[in-house]
This record gives sequence, structure tokens and C-alpha cells, in this order.
Amino acid sequence: MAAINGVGLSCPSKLTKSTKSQTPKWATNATIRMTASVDEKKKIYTLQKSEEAFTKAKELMPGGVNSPVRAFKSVGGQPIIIDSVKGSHMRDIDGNEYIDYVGSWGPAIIGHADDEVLAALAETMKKGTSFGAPCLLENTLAEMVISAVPSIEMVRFVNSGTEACMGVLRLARAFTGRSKIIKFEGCYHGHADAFLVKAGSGVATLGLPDSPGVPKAATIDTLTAPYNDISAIETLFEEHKGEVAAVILEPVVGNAGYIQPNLDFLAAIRKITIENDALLIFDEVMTGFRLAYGGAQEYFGITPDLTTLGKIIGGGLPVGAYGGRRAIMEMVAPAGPMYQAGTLSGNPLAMTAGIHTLKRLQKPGTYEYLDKITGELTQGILDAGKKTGHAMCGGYIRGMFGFFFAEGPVYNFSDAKKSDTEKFGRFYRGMLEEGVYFAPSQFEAGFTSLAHTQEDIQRTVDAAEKVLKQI
Ligand code: KE4
Repeated sequence: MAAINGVGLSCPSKLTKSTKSQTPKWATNATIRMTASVDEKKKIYTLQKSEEAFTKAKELMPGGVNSPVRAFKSVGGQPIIIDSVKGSHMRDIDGNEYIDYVGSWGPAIIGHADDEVLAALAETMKKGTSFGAPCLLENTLAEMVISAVPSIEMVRFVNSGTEACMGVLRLARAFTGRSKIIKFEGCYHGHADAFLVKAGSGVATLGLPDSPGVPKAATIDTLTAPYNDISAIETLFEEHKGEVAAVILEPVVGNAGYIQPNLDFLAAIRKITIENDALLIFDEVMTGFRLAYGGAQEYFGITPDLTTLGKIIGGGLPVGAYGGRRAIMEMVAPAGPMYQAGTLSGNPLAMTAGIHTLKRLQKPGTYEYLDKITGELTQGILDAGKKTGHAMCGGYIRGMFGFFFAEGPVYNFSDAKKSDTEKFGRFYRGMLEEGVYFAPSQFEAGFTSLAHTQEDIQRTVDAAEKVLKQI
């Protein structure tokens, strides 16, 4: 089992008095006037255009966004409207630049708008954007995924992580002939009805009591347990002997904030699912190709029966996938009776972006670099927290990280919910003003890329110390 890379859970050291620096004054929602020292050019940080555009957006689309967590509901202020992205940076429509640690929620692991990916897309586009029929590019990406991910002998491409999780759930039920599914509180597996039970990500961010519109019948077979609690799983298997089709989990949680599995947790889950003839599903939509080229299952050395993927395998275009043992996957129509379909599944553009993204990740040194910069970033932020007297804890593995305003340790969603989310909001807005863009919710993770530089990391850590002094 690979050792978990990660920053130890840190507790605040003795407080050292920090000199009070100028506190930025909030002028209005649209214009935040930054006070600068006399020798710095006065810099007006304005969100004027973003505010106007967002006001319009709220008339046109529910909450002004097409995915709830983008709405900044839990961090205050309002979303910045992005004009362009490149490498590790993004620029909003007011011309403000940010170091981006969201990376489109994971896909941008080699950096945004990579020249090689764009060139390949331009070439593919000359042949059309969608065929609605098989194309060679599907074979290419399928071969790459199968050779990379230990559990996958056969794969089905879809258009999102949600679709991947929907498909894999139906497949697990079809293969086992059982209905119950076990998920963990705070884990998020997309917005399909069956998974909207104690879900993470936007559901947690907005504090929604799961979701109206989901009939009891859709969730009656969804059982939940606290993450990292193997005895809770043992109890559920006892109480539902012979009924559990599968256990699905994020092998490293990124949707309740960043939560790592305890060392024996994944192995224990693997053991108990085998003992109960239930399937183990790793939802690697976020961790796939991010913690290792073979995902978390390669990193931890635990092979599930089925795996879901998304984000990175589409390189920024809509792609999801589910895959696993051939005997299971051959149940999927038209090879078998379990139905699942999609108009744009496997389209040549998305396949192209995925292929070129994975090709870049195959280069030697990729994951060592991600480990190095993400470790420096996470440790730097936690050290800044210690220096400024804030209780903080956090961790990272390769290109994924997170931190909480809490003493720690954070082992599960209820621990995460005890963290100081209000302080997270103040920190978030202060960092935005300093030109650093984290995920706009405490209940999300952060992502680095091969495009993040040493300078990006240092600037972020310096900004964190400055903002932590002020909040
Ligand atoms: P999509 O349907 O959003 O492509 O994937 C759903 C999904 C499934 N499984 C895991 C582990 C995921 O993290 C996700 C989606 N992640 C969120 C971020 N926490 C997407 C961002 C959003 O909802 O806007």
C-alpha cells in the first residue's frame, strides 16, 4: 500500500503577534477598493462588469448559474464572470487575473487551453464535431483508459460524471440482482435521484435537506454511513444481508471538503464487499488520473470491481465513463440487457481532448511535480494559519488538496461541518481580492495542474498570510 502523501493535521502553534496590516475596505459589492502601501500603485479591484452580467444572468437562469456551487452562496459576494483561461490562470470580464485552483473542477490538470489540445481539437473539428456513430478516437481513448486503470477491462463513455454514476449504479443492480446501495455522507456522485441522500458538493454547500422532487421510492434503497467508519458498514451489511448490490465511495473525498481515507479504510471496505458478494465502486470522477495515472486505486493499491471517471478524461470537454471487469461490463446494452445510452457519447471532439490530456500525463515526472507543488502550497497555507493564530488543518495527495478552519482531524462529513465556514468565506473573499481563485465552498477540494509554477505557489502562500492576518 503506497504511503499516503499528505500534510499532517496541524494544530495552531503558540500565537505570535502579527503586525496589523491595512484591512481592505469593502466599498460596494461591485467595487472593492484595495488599500495599498504608499509605494504601491493604487490598484482598484472592480467587479463592475461581473456584477452587471450576473444581475442579467439571474433573470435568465436559476440563480444565474448552470451549476449551483458556482453561485458563491456560501462564501458571500457574487461570482466572477470569466472571460478567458490559460495555463494556471484565469481572467474575468473586468480584466482581473487569478491563479486558478479549481481548474474547471478538475479537468484542467495539464493547464487550461493547452496549445497541443487546442491544435488537436482544431484538426478534429475539420472532420466534424459529432457523428452519432462509432469513430476510431473512441477506440484510442478506451485503450488508454483500460491500460491505465487497474479495475477497468472494458469501458463505456458517457457525457458527465453524473451519467457515469447513474450507469454504474444500474449496472451493479443488474449484475447482482440486488437493489440496495451504500454511499457515504458527504460524498457526491452527481445529481441522479438515488445519490441525493446526504450528498456533498453543492447539496452540502447550499445546506439543502437533500432535494425536493426526489421521490422516496428513488432513495429507499440508498443506505448511508459516515466516511472512515468501517463498523457502520459492517452493521449495514448485517442488517441488509444479501441485499446490498454495491458500496460506492470517493476514494479520497473532494465533495465534503478534502478528506483522506484512514489507512485501513479502503482495504476494509474491499474485504467486506467480497465477503458479502457486493460490488465495490470507486467513484474516481475527481481522483481519476489526478492522484496517479491509474487513479486512487493505483495510488492506494486497492482494486474495486467498477470505476467511474470524468473531468480529466475529457480534457475540458464533456466526458464521463464507467468501466470494470469484463464479465460485469458485458451486461451493458447492446452486449447485454442493461440499458444506457447517449447522443453525444464518444463524440470525436471530446475524445480528442481526452486523448491529448492523458498523453501529457503519461510524461515522466508528472505526479512527482504535482506532489511537490501541492505539498508546498498546502504546507505553506497551514504554516500561515499557524503563524496568524488560526486553527487550520488540511492535506493533499498529488494534484488534490484541501484545508479546513478547524483544529482537526477531519475524518468525515460531520467533522467537516463543524469547521468555521464563516471564516472560510472571509478567507475566500480576501484571497479572491489578492488574485487567488479557490473553489467557492468549504465543501469542495482544490486542484493543482502541471501549469502551476513555483511563483504561483509562492504568491498564493504570501497572499494567504496577508489575508489570514486580516480576518
Ligand atoms: P458531473 O456530472 O458534474 O460531471 O460529475 C458528477 C460528480 C460525480 N462524482 C464525483 C466524485 C464528483 O466530484 C462529481 C462532480 N464534482 C463537482 C465538484 N465537486 C462538479 C462541480 C459542479 O457540480 O458544478
